Amino acid sequence: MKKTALASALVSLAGLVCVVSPALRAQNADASKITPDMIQTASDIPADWKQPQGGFDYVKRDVMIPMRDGVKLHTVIMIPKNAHGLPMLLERTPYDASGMAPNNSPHMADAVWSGDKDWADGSTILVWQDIRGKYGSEGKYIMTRPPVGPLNPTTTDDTTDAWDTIDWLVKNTKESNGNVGMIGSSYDGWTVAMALLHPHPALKAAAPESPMIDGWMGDDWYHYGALRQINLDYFSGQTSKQGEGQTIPRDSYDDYSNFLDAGSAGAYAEANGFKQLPWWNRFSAHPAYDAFWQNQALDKLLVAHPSNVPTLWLQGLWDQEDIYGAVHAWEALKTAGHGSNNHLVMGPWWHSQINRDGWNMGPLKWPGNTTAQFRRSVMIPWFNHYLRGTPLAKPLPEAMIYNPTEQHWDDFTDWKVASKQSLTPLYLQADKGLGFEPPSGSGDSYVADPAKPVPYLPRPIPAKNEDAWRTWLVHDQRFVVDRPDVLSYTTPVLSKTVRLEGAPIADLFASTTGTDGDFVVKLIDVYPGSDPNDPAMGGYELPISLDIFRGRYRKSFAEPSPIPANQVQEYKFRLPTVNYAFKPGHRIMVQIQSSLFPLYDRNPQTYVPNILFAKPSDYQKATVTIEHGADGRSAVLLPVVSDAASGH
Ligand code: PG9
Repeated sequence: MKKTALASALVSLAGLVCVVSPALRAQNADASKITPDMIQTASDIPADWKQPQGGFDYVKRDVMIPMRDGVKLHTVIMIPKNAHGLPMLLERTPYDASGMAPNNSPHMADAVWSGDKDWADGSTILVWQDIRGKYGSEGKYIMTRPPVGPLNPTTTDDTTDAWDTIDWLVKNTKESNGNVGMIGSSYDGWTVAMALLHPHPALKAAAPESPMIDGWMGDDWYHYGALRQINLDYFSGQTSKQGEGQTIPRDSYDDYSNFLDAGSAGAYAEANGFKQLPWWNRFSAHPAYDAFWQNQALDKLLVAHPSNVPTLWLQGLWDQEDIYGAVHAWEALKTAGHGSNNHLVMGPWWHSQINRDGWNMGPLKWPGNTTAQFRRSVMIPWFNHYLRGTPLAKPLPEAMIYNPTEQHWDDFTDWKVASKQSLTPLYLQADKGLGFEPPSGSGDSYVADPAKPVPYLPRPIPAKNEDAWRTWLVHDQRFVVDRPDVLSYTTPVLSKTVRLEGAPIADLFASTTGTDGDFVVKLIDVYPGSDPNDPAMGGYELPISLDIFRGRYRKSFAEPSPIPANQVQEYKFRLPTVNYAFKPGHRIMVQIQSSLFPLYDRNPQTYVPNILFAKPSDYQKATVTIEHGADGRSAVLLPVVSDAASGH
């Protein structure tokens, strides 16, 4: 405002005050007319507001369900109006049960979150529960609380809590038919798997979706010993408060700089107050796959306590958080002879996408909404079969896996577990070639510099970019292909389809001048240079399976050992499962590098007892040589099947 305008505004305000003041005086003069009903001294917020639900098509109950040790768990039950004889679908969560029905709508389908909309058609009672110690539930929160036993000397765990909850629900929900299903993704998928260790007899069907099964081996915390350090935000978010805690404040927009500047993951965590978090202290004391991790690996526990509950193990083919869990749990059960009531489903999805729309995965577009189709035509009918006796139009196959190139679901009657696969080596060759014929020659070297780690996404990499995070596993790898510390081996253009069904195995023979090191192997589909129907996909380098392996664990995950410098060692590790057809006109590429930063912490390349606390001076450049000749034939072992031998 200009000075003159301000001055005239002040003059008019003064006038207004002169005019208003007598009126105020008049009001004060009428104070005798004030009656008690005009005055409120207690709070305007009633102690217990009840939303009238007369016009609602459901009834919502908020209850505290007692567990065997007296602790009460907060549970939200949504019952279709006038329900009678309906099954119940239970989800146990650390992420706020009340938030599962976030909208104050009179219509159940509008009230619930996206993952439950298909269930909210009046046919099912929906139940969400806060697990022990989170949000509205009493008790102590323990991160993915290990089962009662050596790591949990109490009498309760998420198996007993699920049992007690189902028992209460069956006895106290008169609108139900007494049958319960369990569902949930990720942590909530873990709670489903925990319930299966000793299921209540009323639990008739279960769907662990993208469950965390082994946090060290290949789910959220580590992959083969390499730390997924961007999960540090999850540690503070989850364990600094009973509700939602805080993430780590960032200096820079680019997490590449934030983590690089911090030094080790431990230094970063502890500079941000993590020593106050018991989970961090336990976690950081166990960097190797010792008894702490082995005793909570759910695939092993499920085999030790197999259940008769029909179970759908679900995950995404490009699941950026829990790509290990469902497939390994299913495989472990099948291997132990429990295949008949366990099914594997792998869709072309990111983590937990099953609960959202599934038209595409990053730039890959599907001919329909793959998640909605699956939910409506497979999963819900399957649950209905076990929960209310509806006949199935056709029995569910042992495994259903989407074929992303041919863009359809394949049904498998005998999906091979990894130990039974027949594998064909695809060898690294001279001149960065790749082929099925045994190679001759020597090796290729690069300098891996911890001061310039290879990013997992193009920089800048903001801490919060949900879309980029969800789709990083399908990101075009051309952004690193020319880096001198990334080796890229490519086949000639394919003249016929190469079809893979199973888990590729990376088998590297490598030496390093350091005494530790990480190995990243990516199996990539290189698209033809131009695609008139989808120009953006011209020359696209699509990762179809990739992982990282921490070299110190090459002999034992439980007992790491230094790498002898300059000596060729074998690094053999399984990559994520695929059902994929490389098409004629495409090429297959294998990329090798020593970091995927900042998703994974940097390996200092000098052997130290605990990499989480490596000192700045431990981080050293190393020259890494990948052999493809007399000193070792490095390859990716592929589960190649001919069209005739395809299992579907
Ligand atoms: N992937 C997340 C998680 C699962 C289990 C433990 C910790 C994290 C999740 O999405 O729930």
